[in-house]
Amino acid sequence: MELVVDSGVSRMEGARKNPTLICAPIMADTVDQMLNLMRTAKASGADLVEIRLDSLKSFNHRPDISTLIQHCPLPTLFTYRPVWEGGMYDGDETSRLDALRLAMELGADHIDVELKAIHEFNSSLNGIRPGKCQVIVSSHNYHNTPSVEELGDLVARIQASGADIVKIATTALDIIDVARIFQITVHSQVPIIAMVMGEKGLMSRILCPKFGGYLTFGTLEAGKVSAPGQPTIQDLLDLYNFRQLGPDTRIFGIIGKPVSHSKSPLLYNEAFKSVGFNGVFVHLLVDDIATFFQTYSSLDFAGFSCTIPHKEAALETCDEVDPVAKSIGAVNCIIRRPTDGKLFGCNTDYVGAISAIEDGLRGLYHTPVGSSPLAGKLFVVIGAGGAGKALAYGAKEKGARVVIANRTYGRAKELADSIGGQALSLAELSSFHPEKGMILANTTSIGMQPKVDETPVAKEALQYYSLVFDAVYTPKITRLLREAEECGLKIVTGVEMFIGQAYEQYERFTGLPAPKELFKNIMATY
Ligand code: NAP
Ligand code: DHK
Repeated sequence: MELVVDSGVSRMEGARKNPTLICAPIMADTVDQMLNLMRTAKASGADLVEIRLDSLKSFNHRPDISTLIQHCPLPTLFTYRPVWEGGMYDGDETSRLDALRLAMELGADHIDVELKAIHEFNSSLNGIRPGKCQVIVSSHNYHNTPSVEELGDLVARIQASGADIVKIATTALDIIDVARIFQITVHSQVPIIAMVMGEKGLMSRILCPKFGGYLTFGTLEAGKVSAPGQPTIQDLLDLYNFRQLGPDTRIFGIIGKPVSHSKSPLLYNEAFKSVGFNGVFVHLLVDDIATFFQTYSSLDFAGFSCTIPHKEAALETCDEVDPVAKSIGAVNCIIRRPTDGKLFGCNTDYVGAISAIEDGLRGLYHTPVGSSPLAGKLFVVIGAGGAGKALAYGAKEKGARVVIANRTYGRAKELADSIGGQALSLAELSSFHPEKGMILANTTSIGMQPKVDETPVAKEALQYYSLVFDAVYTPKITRLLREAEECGLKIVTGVEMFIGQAYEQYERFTGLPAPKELFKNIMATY
């Protein structure tokens, strides 16, 4: 266990399993503000800082660079990014390169020079390379991610320019673009920094230790990025266990669109860390699930949760599907079999939700041992997507009479017919009350962040129900659940479903028993 102490703040770090560095971008109007941010970066666990000279409002080369170098508590990387390469500097080019050369002379550990400027920069050195400084030669593409051939050619051109370290940053139009950056990283013969910018490129920033990246950028605060898609240092260290990642780390993730709201990475990465399981679980913003699996077909990509809008398509993508998931028509858990690399799909949503609802009902009604409190109840499902199918199937299995209400009536009818239930349009829902003591289960994304003021049914209609469940778990208490509580009803949250559906997934991912109490404790703080 390594104790990293500075300015009275310390981070306890376990032994590192990879040499990949975490670099904190430092952007500020003044040198004094930069010095404060450097100290924060050190305390946060960064390995070095990137000093973005182009962010300074005013800048006197020699005194300011000297001050920054002398007072920085971490190794330095000086960048003076011009507007034509995505930065903020739009002044004289010779002056810009003079500043970078001065940084070298004054003891900078690294400088970043754009490929487009490296030949002019090299000429200005007159063959003299001062000090220990490593020259990073960089190329940024804010439009797309080129082919592997083009990327390979770019690496060669950067290498030929005399770079000590190659840096390539591209832009993800689709998550499959990241695979090409992984490919050039793992095959690079020289130190390389390679990432894909944007939310779809997130895993390139987290998994670079697995593929041999020299460094990744981590911000001091969420959203205060120097390029699109950068995670925070805290997330890299505490959520993704960055220091523990290595070439043999297995990759897991939540496939969805949107997906950033998902708490699955929080749950599984904490559990992996608690037992020393060599895996990492990441957010995967996926446009097309079939294309995703065709691209990431190696055994390293070991297991996936699946959410909106891919659960039904996941069924078609898997090589083999559990019979219950086939009956439901939705898959939310996908495992790549180590023996043959085939994809196996199953559904853990229905067990997670139904068991949580049964527990809630047992608090309301006496239930004979061995029977379900759902038996005979009128169970109204709002939604006919992956979650809706899971709950409809599960409630039917437990002997409930099931009604499906959905925005698209045809999907409601199709699901209702498949389980011998009744179909309603969403508009009919508020006036549907054939009896009291019904159970309501929302499985639409209505009320999910950021549209937290929405609800799928009028508060007045809730008086006919005894229990209300909401699959949406971000936020934990949705407007629907809040209004149900105000009506004195029993509520069951989507967090309880989320925890329940994760048990079987974790066991399938790791082969280990689910840490149920840990899962509950993690989500209790949420
Ligand atoms: P899905 O397959 O895409 O289904 C979405 C359902 O919501 C469809 O029935 C759709 O109706 C309906 N819908 C979406 N937007 C709507 C709107 N604005 N107005 C009316 N209906 C709307 O998604 P899913 O996988 O079933 O997930 C649905 C929700 O449940 C998500 O919020 C997800 O996060 C949550 N969930 C939570 C857990 C958990 O562990 N707590 C597990 C599973 C799902 P149409 O048929 O008309 O499009
Ligand atoms: C939500 C669901 O839809 C579950 O079925 C997935 C996912 C987990 C989430 O991480 O938000 O298994």
